[in-house]
Amino acid sequence: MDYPIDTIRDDFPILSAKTDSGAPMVYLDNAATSQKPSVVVDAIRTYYEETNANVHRGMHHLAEKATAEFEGAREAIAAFVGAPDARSVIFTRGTTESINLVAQAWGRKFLKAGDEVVLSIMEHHSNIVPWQMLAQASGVRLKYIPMLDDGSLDLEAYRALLQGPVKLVSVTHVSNALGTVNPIAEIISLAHEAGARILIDSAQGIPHGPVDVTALDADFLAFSAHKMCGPTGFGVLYGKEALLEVMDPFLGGGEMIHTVGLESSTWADLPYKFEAGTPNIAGAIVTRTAIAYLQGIGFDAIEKQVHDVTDYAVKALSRVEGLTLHGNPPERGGALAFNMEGLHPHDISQIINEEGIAIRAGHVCCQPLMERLGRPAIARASFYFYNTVEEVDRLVASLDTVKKIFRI
Ligand code: C6P
Repeated sequence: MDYPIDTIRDDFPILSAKTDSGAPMVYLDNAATSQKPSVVVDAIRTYYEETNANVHRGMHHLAEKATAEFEGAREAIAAFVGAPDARSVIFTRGTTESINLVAQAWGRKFLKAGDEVVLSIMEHHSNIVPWQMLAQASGVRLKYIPMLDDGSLDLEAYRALLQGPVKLVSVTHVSNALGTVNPIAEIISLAHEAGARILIDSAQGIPHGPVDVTALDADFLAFSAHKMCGPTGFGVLYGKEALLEVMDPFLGGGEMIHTVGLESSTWADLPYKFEAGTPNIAGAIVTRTAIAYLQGIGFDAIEKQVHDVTDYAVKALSRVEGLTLHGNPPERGGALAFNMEGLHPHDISQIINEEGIAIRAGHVCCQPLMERLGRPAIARASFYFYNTVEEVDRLVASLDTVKKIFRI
């Protein structure tokens, strides 16, 4: 069966929007956040119209309904990532909070001065700054896996780094800037052979294909719902139950306690020990809807469409004179980074916006990677399963306009 691109695009009314200049919009900023299908938007409305109540607290009809849907979402998300038990699925505000949770609740307790945490040069700031904060407080040392010129991680250098006193490796599954898909199965098993724990930042991975944390033997895995058709402000930390059990809480407050006295408290069981305060109830429930929507299309079909459109874009952009496409990794997800000689990426983004094309320009929260590329900023086009090769043609045509305006 042909890929039903028209039906899929109809699921996203925003894709037919026009920009302020009246141009039909081409949304190529999916690595920042994906668009939401009507079924997800409707689920938000339905939740607030038919279910809204706080969870785990009340004994009335709505409280029980909200709690059942909320915990049902946890079960569904656990099954989606291959977690052996829903207790190991912690709800957070997103990838950033998930990583901070591990850095504070695991790192502060189990790492000491002189221990090493290995990151990579292509990490998003969310997977650098929390470790720097930990390092400053505890004397832990940070080491970075370098990158080869093709945009892939230098695995030989990684093996060498693992000879040190490494206690944790924390790396991205897919680069949000270059689109590099890292060989996480190999990265995980090398970390384990060296006796280190591993965290995978799958913010850009899981939206494009499911991940099985059990098969991968990941210790921790973080992702955000908003990059996979779900709502903003909701995300997940998966952690092996044995690790989560011995960690101290991250935030203190309601719901995460078992008993509270005037001087001290005891902690609730998993996963609630890490979920202080009223959670994003709608976020969890609607993320389940988003996952079901993606599964309805099929991740094989999603991956193929993103791959085909990205491949087409790589070829088309390579033909644009004066354009440098960064990296050519063996496996690439749906993001491409480029520069045009003599132009700041912000100028590119602003001018093509006049023609309706939405991309991101800047350091894309990866300043160490920008340093490695020798550029202060990049232009980034990022694709999802509702993008088309015709949209890539419009991107390329709009770059011609940029060249004409700047006479290059
Ligand atoms: N990257 C981008 O435009 P949050 O903001 O917590 O949902 O996700 C943070 C994050 C962590 N890791 C990676 C690999 C990411 O790509 C992101 C978010 C967006 O590239 C917004 S900066």
